[in-house]
Amino acid sequence: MGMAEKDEIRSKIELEAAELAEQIARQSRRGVARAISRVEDNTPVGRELLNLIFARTGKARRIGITGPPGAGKSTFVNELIQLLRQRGERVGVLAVDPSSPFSGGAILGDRIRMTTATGDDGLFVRSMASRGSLGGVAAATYEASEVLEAAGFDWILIETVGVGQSELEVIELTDTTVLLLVPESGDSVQAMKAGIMEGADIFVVNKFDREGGGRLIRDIQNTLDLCNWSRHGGWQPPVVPAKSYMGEGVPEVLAQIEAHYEWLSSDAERYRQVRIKKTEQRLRVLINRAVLEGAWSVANLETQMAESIGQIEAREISLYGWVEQVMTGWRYRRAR
Ligand SMILES: Nc1nc2c(ncn2[C@@H]2O[C@H](COP(=O)(O)OP(=O)(O)OP(=O)(O)O)[C@@H](O)[C@H]2O)c(=O)[nH]1
Ligand SMILES: [Mg+2]
Repeated sequence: MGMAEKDEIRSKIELEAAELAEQIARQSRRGVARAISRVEDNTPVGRELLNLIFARTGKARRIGITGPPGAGKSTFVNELIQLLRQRGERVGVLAVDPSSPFSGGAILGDRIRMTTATGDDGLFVRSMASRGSLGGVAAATYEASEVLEAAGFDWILIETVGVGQSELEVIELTDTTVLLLVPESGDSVQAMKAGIMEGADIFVVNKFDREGGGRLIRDIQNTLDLCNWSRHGGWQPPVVPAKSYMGEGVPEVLAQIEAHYEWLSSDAERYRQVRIKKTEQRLRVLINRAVLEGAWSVANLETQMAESIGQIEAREISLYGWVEQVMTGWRYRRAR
């Protein structure tokens, strides 16, 4: 490819990114939707756009809502949306679908259940699938949240199903994490991953209309008593009962979300440290992605693999030796 051609592609990318940034600044819904697609697919336009809007990010409140499948997360989020919208605040929602290689697709439920308030310019709801993208669900989700932030959304609610690794990653990207549990999950509290228990800032015992809610509160409390809260700088996660489908308990949870923010920001130095830690975590994710992409594309690994697979199959060279050889070549080329 010639220089002139490269320049032309480059300026096309910059032009489209600038157009999208302008649409985002105007709070155009279509612009926001298109921008999120670009960053979700990790396209050059998407990456350029993230550069352009970065200066306008850093102010929104990110709230993670996680919990087992069917715990009532979307129902809860819907209620929370209403409360925030009543206060005139703009709300962006990202529902992360756990599209695993096993299920092969997104869970459509969120898309159907969370479309009640279309036509409201202060609300934007988007479902996101991981699609096995490099950098994982969390990277794309965070980048989408930056688009929403640049479009002037004050709150970003991120719903993730509490299975696997993705919700742990998302916890690290939000300011406050709300973990929804239900009486049915009572027996499993002890067995729950410590990471989730210690990562949550607020516990909600949802479906409190069902039997076993009181016992679940005690179970959570007992488990929390065993956690080392000094690590968290002293915040004691509250356990709030709720009947999300009736809206009950949701205002109390919002009050706790506010209390958590007050607590976070009450100590300027600690708040700075918390933010630095999150930024470092973001950088790690981005570096990992860049390194992976670098290895696969710069070193043409797919092509190299195709060329060598016959030799490896014929046992002329070992798998291990081949990988070492290829990676050494890649490092050498990058070091020059
Ligand atoms: N009894 C009872 N049912 C509830 C409550 N909150 C939500 N539900 C119901 O629980 C079911 C699942 O609710 P969702 O909000 O879709 O749950 P979710 O956690 O978002 O589900 P996934 O996203 O599929 O993991 C729905 O039928 C809700 O109506 C509650 O407080 N009590
Ligand atoms: Mg849901």
